[in-house]
Amino acid sequence: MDARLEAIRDTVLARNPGEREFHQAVIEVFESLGPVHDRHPEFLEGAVLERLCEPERQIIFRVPWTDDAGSFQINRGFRVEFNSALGPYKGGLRFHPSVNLGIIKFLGFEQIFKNALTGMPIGGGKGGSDFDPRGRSDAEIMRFCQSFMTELYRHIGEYTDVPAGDIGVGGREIGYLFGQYKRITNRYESGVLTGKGISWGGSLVRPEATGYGTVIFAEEMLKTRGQSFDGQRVVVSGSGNVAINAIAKAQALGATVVACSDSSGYIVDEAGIDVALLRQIKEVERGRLKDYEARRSAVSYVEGGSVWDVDATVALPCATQNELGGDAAARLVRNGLLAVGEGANMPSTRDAVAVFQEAGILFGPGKAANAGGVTTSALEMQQNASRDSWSFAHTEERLTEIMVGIHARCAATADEYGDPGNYVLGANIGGFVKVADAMLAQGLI
Ligand code: NDP
Ligand code: 2IT
Repeated sequence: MDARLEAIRDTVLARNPGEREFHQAVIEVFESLGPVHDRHPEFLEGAVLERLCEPERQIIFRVPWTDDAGSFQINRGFRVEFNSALGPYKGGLRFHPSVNLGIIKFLGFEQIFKNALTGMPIGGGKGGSDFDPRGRSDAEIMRFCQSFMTELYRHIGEYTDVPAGDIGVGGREIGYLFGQYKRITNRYESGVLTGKGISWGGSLVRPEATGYGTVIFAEEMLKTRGQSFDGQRVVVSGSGNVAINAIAKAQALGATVVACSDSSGYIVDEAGIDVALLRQIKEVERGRLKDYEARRSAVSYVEGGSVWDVDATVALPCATQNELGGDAAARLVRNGLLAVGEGANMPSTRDAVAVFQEAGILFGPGKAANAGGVTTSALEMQQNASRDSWSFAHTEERLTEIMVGIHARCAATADEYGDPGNYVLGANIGGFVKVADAMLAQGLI
């Protein structure tokens, strides 16, 4: 890494002790940025990196609520408003027991570059809570969301900060959050949240968008080698929003998705995953993946273990950060892997990324490959602003166009900086330059 960047990196790491995932995300971006600073000394003079690594605002708050037994529960809420150079802060809310400030900061930091790559007018932010929704009733989820919004509402707004979903936050939670925002503010401000229901300001395709977008990005990568999804053997991790829609799209393009997982285990279904059954179990019944085995023949469920033990030509990690390590990456590569599209945020460890890149595997990093979700959130904001609602076909066409464009921009940037096919470099530099230019233009803020 460039010595000037190393010094800035060391200061960032020292100023944010213990924030492991944030450090990882910062290091990965800095490793790409040496050549940009050679060409653009004004970025160093303008202290762009120092500013970029310091969130504009960080909010941490108490979330008190009552469970169904009447006991008092206390969780911690976060919203990190990272960068507004390109538009209002935009990014999801994650409800998962593992959430802490370092995780929200890594997600918010990644979001800045991702959102820049979409070409839409959105800045970067992220939030969430260490609340665990697993096993909670609808009424408990509602009370939690209402309490969370009772603090969050004062910090967000259609021109300020626009949250959406992430792990543990889907349509149900966005509904409860929106209801409470409306009640407190006495404003029907559609553009304050995205991922809303279709009848009250949501956008068609938003639920499918991240998974679909990841597959569209991976298809573009495969095309550069004269290949496509048709006939590929695909393994997907996770079985939530992103995973299910990635499976659906990959199969629509002719692939066979043979395995997917949750945090308890994975299923192998050599005939190709039955998406309707998977949706029924995960989205309607809110059940566990284990339930799939009994309802379809010739399926094996493996409790514990790693879904990356299943061979694939295309791997789509769609669960969570650091879920695919160096050993798993090496095993996949030995067994015929062609491409990786990250549906999740930072699912591959740094070791795994190095293995993929050294082996010449097509590797689409999350900040580019999973940008379809936030892209469609921005399309939802656009529809809200014009009080319009678009058809599924039109919205999907826009999403496809933008994902193809992100792929092309990452590829062209990698070429421009002398490392063709390096989508990590392309995504980091492509996103960074856009944000850096806007920051310089807006003065020292
Ligand atoms: P969901 O909550 O719908 O699904 C998450 C899935 O990942 C579940 O199958 C869950 O299993 C599994 N999972 C979550 N945490 C862990 C963990 N610590 N270890 C193992 N498995 C885990 O979330 P999404 O599908 O929305 O999000 C998945 C990933 O995609 C995240 O990285 C998110 O940041 C990213 N993403 C999401 C976008 C969106 O629009 N929703 C947009 C862009 C990226 P279990 O049920 O057992 O917990
Ligand atoms: O990581 C992500 O890009 C998301 N969770 C979606 C953010 C959004 O605002 O739609």
